[in-house]
Amino acid sequence: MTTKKVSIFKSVLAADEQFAHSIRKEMSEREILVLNLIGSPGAGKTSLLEETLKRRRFNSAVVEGDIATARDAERIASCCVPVVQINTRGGCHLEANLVSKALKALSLENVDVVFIENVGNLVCPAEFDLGEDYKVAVCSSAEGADKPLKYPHLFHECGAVVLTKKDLFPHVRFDRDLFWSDVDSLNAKAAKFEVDNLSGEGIDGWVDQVEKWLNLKRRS
Ligand SMILES: Nc1nc2c(ncn2[C@@H]2O[C@H](COP(=O)(O)OP(=O)(O)OP(=O)(O)O)[C@@H](O)[C@H]2O)c(=O)[nH]1
Ligand SMILES: [Mg+2]
Ligand SMILES: [Zn+2]
Repeated sequence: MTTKKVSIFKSVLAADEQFAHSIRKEMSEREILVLNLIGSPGAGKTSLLEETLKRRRFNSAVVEGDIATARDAERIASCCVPVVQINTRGGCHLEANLVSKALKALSLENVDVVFIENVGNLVCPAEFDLGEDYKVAVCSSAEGADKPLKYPHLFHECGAVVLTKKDLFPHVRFDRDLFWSDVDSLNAKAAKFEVDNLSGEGIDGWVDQVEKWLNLKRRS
């Protein structure tokens, strides 16, 4: 019984890897950068996207993942950017087969960057390949400085860490040095940013990074 369950799980995963592979191939041909934003519920993923999109430095499209509601997609749509909402109806992470369907529903003509906002969850979204170029860990000061070492997989896998709610540092007694030294111990190469999504402070540095990745992809 156990063996059967394990082999079914493996074949489902293998089928999903095929979807991830196809997404990566198509997006490479189209020279579209794909970023997979992962973080806890309320970390500030949608707020970071809103601030990023407002700057209009590149043409974007967004795939929103949530268990329920289209609230995040409505927020993104008000930035006048094409968006598709996936509702996982209980599923705690996005899978490539769902993202593949969502991408087909988007018009990708003239799009430079596709942002995928994963389901709010610091754990299993990091395990699933969505065909992205980079995973981006979005973490807020309000969650506490100890999260990188407690949830190492995401921090180990990501191309960038964006620490949001920097305006709250003094109010939540956030230990910045501990946070960043733990991130460094897991992933010294990740690009690192601190932002305040409410005032927009720090957003330009993050947007520069997205543009840098986009240019790298176009040159490769
Ligand atoms: N003070 C402060 N609040 C922020 C910041 N970024 C986001 N918030 C607030 O945090 C709350 C959650 O922000 P969202 O952007 O919806 O978070 P999310 O990660 O998209 O949440 P889920 O999609 O539910 O996982 C909202 O009330 C935001 O206004 C920030 O930099 N500073
Ligand atoms: Mg959100
Ligand atoms: Zn999950």
